[in-house]
Amino acid sequence: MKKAFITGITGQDGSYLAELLLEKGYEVHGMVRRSSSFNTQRIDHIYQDPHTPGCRLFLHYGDLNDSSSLNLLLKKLRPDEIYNLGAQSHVRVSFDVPEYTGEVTGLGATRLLEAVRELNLADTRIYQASSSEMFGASPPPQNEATPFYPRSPYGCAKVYAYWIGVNYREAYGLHVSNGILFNHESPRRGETFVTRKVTRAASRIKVGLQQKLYLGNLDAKRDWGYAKDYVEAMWLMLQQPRGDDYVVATGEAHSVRELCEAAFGHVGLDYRQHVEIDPRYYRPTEVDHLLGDASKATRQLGWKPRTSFAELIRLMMESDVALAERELRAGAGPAVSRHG
Ligand code: NDP
Ligand code: GDR
Repeated sequence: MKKAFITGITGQDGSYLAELLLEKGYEVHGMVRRSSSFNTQRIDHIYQDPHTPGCRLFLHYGDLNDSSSLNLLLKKLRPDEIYNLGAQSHVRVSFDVPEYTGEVTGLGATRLLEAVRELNLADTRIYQASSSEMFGASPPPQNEATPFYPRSPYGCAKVYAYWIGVNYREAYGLHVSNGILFNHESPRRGETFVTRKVTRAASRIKVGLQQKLYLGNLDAKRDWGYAKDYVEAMWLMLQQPRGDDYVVATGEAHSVRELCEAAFGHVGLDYRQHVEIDPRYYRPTEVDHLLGDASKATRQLGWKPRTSFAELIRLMMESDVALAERELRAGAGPAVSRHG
């Protein structure tokens, strides 16, 4: 039985990846951070008591900022595959906590790679969650040959993590792959990322739980795909004979404004009557236009996106309308304006 180790298993991608690997018969080990509130909601449905016979999902406390926990876990588990998905992943928040973002999102990758090297895990394959944010201000379309021009502390940390992965591949012959994933979303997306923020608000406005939605830049364009499709690309990268770097994207971009039109339109609302601009959601430096060219992933991995933008918004809206209706029945109060 193959053994996988996932950092960031409690996040959006970690939950879909854990499901995929369990379906494929893997034993899955996830690293979770200690938190004062519950942070395992996204994986509660697949979690089993470790005493259950045949249990294949195990959680371990650890942190990307703590080398000793990484070393001990990898020494004990000796996984076949490592997926490094853990990160401070919010771009705007990275301007508030730039040093911390560099520690977790950047240096965290080095801590993990060093543990693999020190423990001589020569056969372990490593996936690094790289990002289209590394391209930043480089004009679209972006592919593996596009120069990096990050526009945030998060983007800079991801560029560092990308290159340390390439370096360990070249210096020590490790099987490291960078998946340069463009934005991907789902009903499990964190509520401060723009797609989920919009689908949550449109649904709550529809059922009367909220009146307004405050957003930042409506003109930014993103290449939005479905997270469930994208975790398959991660797995495919680690099944190749050698580590390599791949762009994963849909090849179609939409503006935040179009996102609002689609989400509010789904429930028969006009976003212009509900959306207001709050400059606190602007970023000091913005990434204006991301549009990925995933032809290498299609050619070499046989990967293709299966879910269109319209379909993605539909499935997020269906899920959030059902959630808003449950909230209404439970007597939920007005929306809390979150930072993000
Ligand atoms: P999320 O923000 O949903 O999840 C991030 C995960 O990292 C969570 O499990 C979080 O734990 C964990 N984490 C945060 N800090 C630490 C730490 N110090 N040590 C260990 N774990 C930590 O992100 P996504 O699932 O959306 O993204 C997964 C990865 O892919 C991230 O690295 C992200 O930067 C990258 N990426 C994402 C894209 C996207 O569009 N979603 C596109 C390209 C790259 P907790 O639950 O406790 O907060
Ligand atoms: P991004 O995603 O920064 O691309 O990073 P996000 O959804 O946060 O922003 C996308 C675009 O929407 C604009 N925007 C707003 N964004 C947020 N969060 N809140 C708002 O109110 C708002 N109004 C407008 C933003 O300015 C931006 O242009 C995501 C993360 O998942 C990263 O971890 C990942 O690496 C990249 O996608 C690819």
